[in-house]
Amino acid sequence: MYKKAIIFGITGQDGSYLAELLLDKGYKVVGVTRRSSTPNTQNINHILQKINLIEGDITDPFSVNTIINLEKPTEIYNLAAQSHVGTSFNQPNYTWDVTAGGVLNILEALRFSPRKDHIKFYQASSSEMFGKNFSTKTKKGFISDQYSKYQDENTPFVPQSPYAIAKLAAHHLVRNYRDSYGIHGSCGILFNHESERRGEKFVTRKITKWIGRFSNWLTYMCVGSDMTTASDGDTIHVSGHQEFFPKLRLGNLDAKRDWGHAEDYVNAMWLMLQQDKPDDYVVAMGETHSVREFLDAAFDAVGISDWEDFVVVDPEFYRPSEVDYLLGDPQKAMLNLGWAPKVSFKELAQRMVYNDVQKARLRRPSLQTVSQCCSQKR
Ligand code: NAP
Ligand code: G4F
Repeated sequence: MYKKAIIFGITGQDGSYLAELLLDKGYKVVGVTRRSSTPNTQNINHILQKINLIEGDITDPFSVNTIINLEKPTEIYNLAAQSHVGTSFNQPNYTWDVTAGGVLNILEALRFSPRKDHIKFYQASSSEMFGKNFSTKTKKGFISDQYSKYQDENTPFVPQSPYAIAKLAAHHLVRNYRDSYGIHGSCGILFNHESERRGEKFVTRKITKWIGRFSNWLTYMCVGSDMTTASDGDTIHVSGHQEFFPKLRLGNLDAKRDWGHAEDYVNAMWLMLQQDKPDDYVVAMGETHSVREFLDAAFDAVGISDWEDFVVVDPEFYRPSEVDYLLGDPQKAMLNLGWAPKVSFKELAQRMVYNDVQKARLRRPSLQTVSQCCSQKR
């Protein structure tokens, strides 16, 4: 059977994993990329020979329309967005144009496409749309007894950022075009998912990238010496040496997120478009962890248990309005789609740290592992 997918946002974290998944399933994959003054294909360089890249931008209706009409896809995945919540407070108009307006452009192109009835559409909605809201557990269900609050498809949305508001507008647009014009549009309300390809400004990757570089530096400093590390205000020193390492600067460590691995989550996107009827689904792990707990898991991966001295809490990284607690109930996706995640929270943190340690080593070779070094010297 002819299967051809267009991925808007193919250069991002999810787009790259989704492209791999679809290629494995025998799809022809068309990826839409923005013109960029510097290369931005690092996530898809390994599959460039197998996919077809087209230059385009979802804020440009002409571009969106032309691509959809010329390519004749059977499925369209919209993963393109200004996806950083913190950035959306400083660039609200831009975020609106891409994250909400771009979706309208795709929906309008679909509405007037002669092939409308032969195209299934996936929209990347977000758990950020719940904002500060949650449902309270009243009966035994999928979520562990340790949690009394959760979000699912019935929890009302109370978005807390320009990003979340743009995502919610897009979410409602998909529902409206489904009801009004019969478009096969499904929204995945995805909770946070991370990976080795996660953008470096998101908190998990910011942490693991720092650990990679720090562990490399620490190992290098410890080789051939028997010194201890000491830390002051903003930097970390090894006594007897001039060199120092800047501490990791973060914002709110108490925010809680339901974190999974992106590879698992793109599978849920695909499953949604294999259904006869379009619908919206929460995709989550069903457990929540604070940023502090992610720090525990990530530092643990390099054998460091006492990380407090290495981290500075900096108001610069606080948001004007925070989402304190996200915990998704993925029961509907598990029962209706047969979806199940494979990568645990701990494995996620480990995989990300090992990847960033490896990357840092390529920058400056070292002989010992950090855990060896730290257990000897700290
Ligand atoms: P990401 O890494 O930031 O990728 C975003 C993609 O959108 C990139 O390929 C980017 O291209 C592209 N893009 C941005 N503006 C565009 C425009 N005007 N026209 C065309 N493409 C544009 O995001 P992600 O983590 O993969 O997430 C994928 C989607 O899921 C996003 O919509 C995000 O908001 C949503 N989401 C993510 C999560 C999560 O935890 N990761 C959770 C819920 C929902 P460049 O490479 O050129 O920048
Ligand atoms: O990693 P984050 O920036 O992700 P956030 O805001 O939860 O958004 C991500 O997940 C959403 C799904 O829920 C997506 F829709 C969205 O596109 C994106 O992928 O921040 C996570 C938490 C926040 O509470 C933030 O305040 O970490 C806190 N945090 C603490 N220090 C920090 C930092 N976040 C960032 N980015 N940088 C910090 O230094």
